[in-house]
Amino acid sequence: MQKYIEFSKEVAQGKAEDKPIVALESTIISHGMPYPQNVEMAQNVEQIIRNHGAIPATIAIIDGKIKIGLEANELDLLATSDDVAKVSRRDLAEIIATKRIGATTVASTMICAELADIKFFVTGGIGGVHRGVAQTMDISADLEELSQTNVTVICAGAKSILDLPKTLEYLETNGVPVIGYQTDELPAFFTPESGIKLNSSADTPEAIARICKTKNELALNGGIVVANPVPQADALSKAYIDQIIEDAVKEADDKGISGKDATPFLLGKIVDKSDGKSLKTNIKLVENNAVLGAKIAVAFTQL
Ligand code: PSU
Ligand code: MN
Repeated sequence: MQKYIEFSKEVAQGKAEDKPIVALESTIISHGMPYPQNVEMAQNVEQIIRNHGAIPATIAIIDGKIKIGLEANELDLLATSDDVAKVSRRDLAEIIATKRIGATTVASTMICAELADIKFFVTGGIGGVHRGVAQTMDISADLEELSQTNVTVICAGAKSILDLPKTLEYLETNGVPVIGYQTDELPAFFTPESGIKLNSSADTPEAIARICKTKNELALNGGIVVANPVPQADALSKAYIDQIIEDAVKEADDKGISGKDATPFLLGKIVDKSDGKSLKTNIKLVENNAVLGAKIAVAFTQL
């Protein structure tokens, strides 16, 4: 299995020195944001993680290898190439075997992080149960992965392109803790509030790191979701973004967009319809998550 894994110089050195490492996904780069904001976001987020004492490891599939940490030219490739596969658990073996370029989702980034013994992973939002699930059965593989793979995912909740109450129910059924960071509400990505109460909240990175450690020691398999609200100053108004999301979901329905294309289609439409306002918020919240993720990873090494 290790023959498929290739560490960047920075990550290899970080591992050798037992530094805290934070994984990052690449679908957000290739399918979640337009160029050039995607590559700028990826570089900034890596630097934020370094500035807070951890090593960033952006994960992608290139040339038959799982890359743990990308060199600058590889990051550019992911950001600019229009032939990047969106790789979830289902696609991982195929994209590696056929040596295509693949961007990893939350699900496959968790798989690769666990293979590389990385415990923390920062992203924007997780996938979930889609609205209209009763007709489509569209439930992100991210949720199944969270039920079995031992990685803590720091995110800003999930976009309300999803059915948030059903997403939480699914996580509860699968025994996945969802911890609000300094909040007792599930953040809804573009907005800090959703009106949906969480069962757990924590006020410090140390408190979260202790929960992660205890879960490991109990050998309770599965991930943890840390839900970090977007800062109020960067948030969009709920009424504004809800209308845009409503329109985007309707357009996807009308066009019959389904399967792995649904989420990227909706993300692109939201950026267009908001004249880029949603993109600004999206970038800010990933940066905010990077700060928290690095702090949790550092706190974990000090327990
Ligand atoms: N949500 C976002 N931005 C993203 C994604 C989700 O706000 O970029 C990406 C993540 O990679 C996530 C994936 O894992 O979409 C989920 O896709 P699907 O719904 O097809 O499982
Ligand atoms: Mn789906």
